[in-house]
Amino acid sequence: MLEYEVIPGCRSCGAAPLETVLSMGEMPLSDGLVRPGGDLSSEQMYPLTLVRCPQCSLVQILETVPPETLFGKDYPYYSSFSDVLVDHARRNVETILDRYPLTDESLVVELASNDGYLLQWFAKERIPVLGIDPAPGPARAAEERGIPTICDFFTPELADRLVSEGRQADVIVGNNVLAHVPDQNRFVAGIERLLAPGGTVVMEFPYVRDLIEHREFDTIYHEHHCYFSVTSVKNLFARQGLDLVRVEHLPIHGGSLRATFQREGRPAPEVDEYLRQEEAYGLNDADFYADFAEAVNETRVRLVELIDQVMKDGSTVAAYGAAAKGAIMLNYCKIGVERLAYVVDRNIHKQGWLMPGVHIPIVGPDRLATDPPDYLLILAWNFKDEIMRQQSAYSAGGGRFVVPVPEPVVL
Ligand code: DWN
Repeated sequence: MLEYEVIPGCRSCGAAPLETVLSMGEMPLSDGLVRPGGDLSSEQMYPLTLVRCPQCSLVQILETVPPETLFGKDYPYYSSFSDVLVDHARRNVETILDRYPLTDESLVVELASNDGYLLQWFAKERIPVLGIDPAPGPARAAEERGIPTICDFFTPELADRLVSEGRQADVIVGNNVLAHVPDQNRFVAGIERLLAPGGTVVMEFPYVRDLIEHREFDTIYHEHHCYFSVTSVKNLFARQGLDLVRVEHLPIHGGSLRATFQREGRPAPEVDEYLRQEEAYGLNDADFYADFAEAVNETRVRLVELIDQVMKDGSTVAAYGAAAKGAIMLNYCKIGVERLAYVVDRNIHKQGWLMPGVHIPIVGPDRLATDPPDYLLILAWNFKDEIMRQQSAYSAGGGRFVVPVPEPVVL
């Protein structure tokens, strides 16, 4: 019996039926690393279908895998292994501190606080913080760096408990968490309950426009239930009395939005500009998504052709970044151990495990010195500059990088 559900209607407004954008077939859990030597045949695969709501424009997936399955005890993602991400978080905190007066009487709560990679920057300014994250490993790492963390899923009930303890949040931060919750309205209702009077909510999430325009199909996976536009996220938060007051378009993670919400806030001019642009570009219409499946298939075919061509010439290929998106890239393109010798990752919690679905071994970066491939497929392409900078010795030795999206290119 497969443990997943198919939603009856839109995760935001409930409308049905939803329109199919891309059917990806059966995919493994993108962070479901496989323990070597185990029963590889027992690995669970789940259907993965990207759809859109014609009513409120929210792009989402049809399937819901239980959060306890997605973010269980072995959840391997630690934000602090990406220097660029940690610095991005530092600058995010600097911006919040510039814009909103916080003191040692304030409280900043981060939802999906991971290993404390962001809250540490508030804590350094002696601002009281509280992390909430369901993954035991990252939560423990946060506590070890002095960030108080509740290891649990954020729910309206948890919000009520915190409020009853006098812990309402002056700022609520949520980076790359909004997409991760199956019940959007319940999650945002919890945010509204936790938010102190006059408080501010700052959320970051991948921008659906970048996903479609840059063919970032590998960022579609079961952890990401929703793929937001300014229009769809405004609708979602307005339903809970939270007004969209600022929007910023950021390059992180292949293109993200940073959206700021307040009760009865006064929207900055850019909000209407983004809404106008999205209407003008057709993000709220089916046509904008109509060619995505064909474009993705072209990228898939060209990537496999590129790898097969260099292998035919006697070259060897490996990959860099045991990322969730990497699992989808490899499984969707059916690139396995017959093509890639290994996948490199700095995250020590991933090394020694096998990539989901394709079961390619994950090794540390030192392998690039001892057993360098001729070509290195960068699965964590959103960090390609940082990775290529770090691996300058590999390229100085003649190694070539392959960046898979929007279309495969050799650097
Ligand atoms: O939404 C999510 C995003 C934000 O992070 C989560 N659901 C899961 C995760 O997705 P991802 O694994 O695709 O994210 P990243 O941050 O693109 O993964 C990068 C991977 O590459 C990590 O495993 C760390 C690794 N890495 C590395 O080995 N050396 C990263 C950098 C920058 C490096 O220099």
